[in-house]
Amino acid sequence: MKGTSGFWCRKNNLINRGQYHFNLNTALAVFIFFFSLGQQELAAQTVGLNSDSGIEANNKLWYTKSAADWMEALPIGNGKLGAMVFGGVESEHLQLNEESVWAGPPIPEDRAGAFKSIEKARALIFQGDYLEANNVMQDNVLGKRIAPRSYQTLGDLILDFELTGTPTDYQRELDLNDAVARTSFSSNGVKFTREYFSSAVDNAIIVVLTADSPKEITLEVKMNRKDDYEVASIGKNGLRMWGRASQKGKHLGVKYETRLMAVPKGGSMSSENGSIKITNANSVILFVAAATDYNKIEPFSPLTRDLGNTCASTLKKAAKRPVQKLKEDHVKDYQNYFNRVFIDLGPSVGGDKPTNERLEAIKNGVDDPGLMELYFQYGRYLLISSSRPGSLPANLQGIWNDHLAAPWNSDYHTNINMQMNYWPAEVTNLSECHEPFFEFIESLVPAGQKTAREVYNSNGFVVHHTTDVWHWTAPIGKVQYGMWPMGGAWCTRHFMEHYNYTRDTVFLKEHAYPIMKESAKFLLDWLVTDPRSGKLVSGPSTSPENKFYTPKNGKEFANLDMGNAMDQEIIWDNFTNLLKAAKIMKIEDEFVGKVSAALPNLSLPKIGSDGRLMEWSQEFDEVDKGHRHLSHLYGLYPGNQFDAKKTPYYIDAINRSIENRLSNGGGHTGWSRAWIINFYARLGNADKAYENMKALIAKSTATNLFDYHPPFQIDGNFGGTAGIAEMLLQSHETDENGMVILNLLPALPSEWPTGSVSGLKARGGFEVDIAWENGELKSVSLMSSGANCCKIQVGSSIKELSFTPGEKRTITEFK
Ligand code: FUC
Repeated sequence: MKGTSGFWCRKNNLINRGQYHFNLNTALAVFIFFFSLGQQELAAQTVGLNSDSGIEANNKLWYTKSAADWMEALPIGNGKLGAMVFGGVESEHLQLNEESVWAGPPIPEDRAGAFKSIEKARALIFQGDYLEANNVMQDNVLGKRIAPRSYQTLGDLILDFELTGTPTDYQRELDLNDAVARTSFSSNGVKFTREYFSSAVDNAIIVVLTADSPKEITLEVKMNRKDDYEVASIGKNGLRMWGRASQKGKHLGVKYETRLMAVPKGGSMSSENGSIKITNANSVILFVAAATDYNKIEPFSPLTRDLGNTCASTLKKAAKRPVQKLKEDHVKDYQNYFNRVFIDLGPSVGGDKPTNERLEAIKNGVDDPGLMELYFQYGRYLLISSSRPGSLPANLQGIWNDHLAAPWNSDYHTNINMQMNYWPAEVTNLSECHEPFFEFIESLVPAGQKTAREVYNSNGFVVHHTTDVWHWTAPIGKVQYGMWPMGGAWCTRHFMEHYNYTRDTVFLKEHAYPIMKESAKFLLDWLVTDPRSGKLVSGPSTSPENKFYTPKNGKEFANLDMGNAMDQEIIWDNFTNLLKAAKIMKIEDEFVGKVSAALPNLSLPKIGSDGRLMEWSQEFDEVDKGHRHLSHLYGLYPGNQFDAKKTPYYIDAINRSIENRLSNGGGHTGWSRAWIINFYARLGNADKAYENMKALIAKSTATNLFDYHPPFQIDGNFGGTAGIAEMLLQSHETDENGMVILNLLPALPSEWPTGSVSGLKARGGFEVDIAWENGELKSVSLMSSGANCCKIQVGSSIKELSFTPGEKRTITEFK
C-alpha cells in the first residue's frame, strides 16, 4: 500500500513531511554525540522540544510535570514491544510490555452435547417462559469462566539518577510526528534530554540519555516485576530478567525474557546483582529487547527458541548501528504509516498549552479543534504502535498494561471491543494494521469449528463474547454476556470491509470469502423458524449484556430471546456480504443458493409502540434503560443495513433509541460514547456527533489521552478516531447498480468551519483529500487504485466520476 501526500494541508503541515523538523528560526537545540564502544561507532542525536508550529503542537502530547500515575505516562510501541514512559527526573520509570506475555492455560472447555438442551430452551422462549429458558441455558450450555487468565506486564525498568541542583524548565512529550517520547529539563546549568522510542525495525526499545555538558550522567539501571521474575547481571553492561507468567500460583503461562544493554560514552560502568551503575558518562544509550515462547499458530506448543539468545542477538545487532541511524530508521518506518493522513480541523485555541490544560479546558466547555486533531492522530498512532503486520491484534489495552490480572484480562472481547479497535484501520489509511486482526480471527477457526460441532451440533465456526491468545471459543460464564454466538460472524464483516477498501481480490478469495462462508455455515444451522412469525430467528441469545423484565410478572429479569435485533442484523450482514462476494467471484453453488434463500426469510427488527427500534423480538421493558451497549443499532453502524435512503422508516426509530439511551445515562463508558459518535455521523447529525465527541474527550479521557471505560480501555480511542473520520467522509452506501457513493462532509459540525483532511480511504479503493471553508466543501481530490467509477455526494447533489488506474482527479464544482 502506498501512502500519498495530501495537498490541502495548511502550510505548517509541510513541516511534518521531513523525518526531523529542523527549523533554524526557532533555534531548535541539536546535540550530536558520538560514542565509541570497541569497534562500534555510535552516534546519538536529539532534537529539541518546544517547536512553535501549530500543527506540530497538535501532533504532540506534552506536559510540564512528570507522570504521577500510569494514566499520565506516555505510551510507545512497535506493535509488539511497548512501554509507558513516566518522565521522572530523579527516578525514571518505564513500565514495559510485550504483547504475548499471558497467563494460562487452563482455558474454558466446550460443553459437549449442550445442543440437546438448546431445543428445550427455544421451545420455552416461544411459549414465553424466559426465566426457565435462561436457567436451562445457564445450567446446561454455559461453560466455566476461568479467571484471572490475563495479559500481563513484562515488568519495569527503573533508572535512578544522581543529579545535583533543582530541576527547572521541565517538559515531557510524546511526539506523534516521529513516535518519540522525550523529557528535558535543566539542573545546575546543565540541560538534560532523554528520548525513548520502540523501534519496529530493530525490535527494541531504545533510550537515549544526553546532557549538554560532559560527565553529567550518573545512574543506576534496574529491572523488576510485580511477580514471577528473576534478574541477573550480564557482563558489565547487561541485565536480564526472566520468568514464566502464572495464574493463581500455577506457572503454566508464557515464558519470557527481557534483556537490557547499556552503552555509555565516557565515564565508568559496572554491573552486579541485577543492577548496572554508570558514573559520569557524557551520554548513555539503553537497548531493551524481549522474547517469549508464545506460539501464535499453536498456542499449546510453545516455541523452543532460546529466549536469552534471541534477545542477545537483537541487542547486538541494534547496538552495532549508530543511534542516529536507529532513530532515522524508526522514524522512516513509522512515518510510512503515520504521514499518510493529515488533518486540520481549524485554528487551534490551545496549541500553546500543555495537553492536560487543554483537556481541562474542554471539560469546562471550550471548543478546541486542535485537541480533536490530536485525538484523531493519537488513535492512529496507537494503532500503528499496537498492531503491526506479524503482531497479535490490539487487545483491550492495545499492548499497554501494568497489571498481572488486568481488567477483563485485557483480552479480546468480541461483542464490540475488539471490533471497535479496528474501526479506524481502513478509513484512516492503516490497512496493514488490520492484518493482525484477520490473522487472529482465522486462527480461531479450528477451535470455533469444534465449539460449533460439540456445543451446537453445527457446521461452521463460532466465537462467543470473548476470547484470548489461547484460541478458545466456548460460551462461558453467565448467559447475560456468555450466551451470544455472534462474535465470529461480526468479525467476518471486517474481512469484507478490507476488500471493499482495497479491492484486493486475492484477499477476497483466500481470506474474506472462506471465513464468511465458515461463519454462514454455522448461522444457517443455528437459525430456526419462529412459529409465531414464520421467520428465521437466532437464539437463545442475549442482546449483548443487556437484560429485560420478563412479561410473566414484570419483576424478574432474563437475558435470552429468540430473534434479538442485533443477532438478526449481524446475520443479515454476513449473508449480504457473502452474497456480494460470491457475485464478484462468480460463485453460484448450492451453498450460495442456501444463503440466498435464507436472507429474505430473516426476521428483521421491529419498531415498538413508543417508536423506538426494538432491541428484542418482543416489546420488553429493559432493566437498564441507559445500557452501554447499543447492540440493536448495529445495522446503522458498523453495519450498513439501515440508512435514510434504503430504510427511511427505521431512521426515526433509531434516533429515538439513541436519545432514550442517552437520556437514561447511556454513553457512560468511553467505547459506548464512541459508538454514539459514529451513529450520529451516519445519521448525518453533525451537532450530535460533535457533542458526543466532546463528551468523549471531556468525560472519558485521561491525562495521557487514553480512553477511560473506566478503567483504561483503548477501544474508545479507536472508536473516537473512526468517528471523526466518519464525520468527514462516508462510503458505505452504493447506488442501485452497486456503485460506491462517497459522501463528503456528511456530518461537518459548525465548530470546524474551515479545514482539510488528506489521505483518508474510501470503499471502492479511493484515497480522498477534502478541503472546506465556512462550512462549505471547497475541493475534493480523489485517487483511484484501479479503473473505477464512483459517485460523490455533497449534501443532496450527486455526481458520477470515472477513473483510470492510479488517476487522481480534483473537483471544485459540485452543483
Ligand atoms: C464488554 C462491555 C464491558 C467491557 C468489556 C471489556 O463486555 O460490556 O463494558 O468493555 O467488554
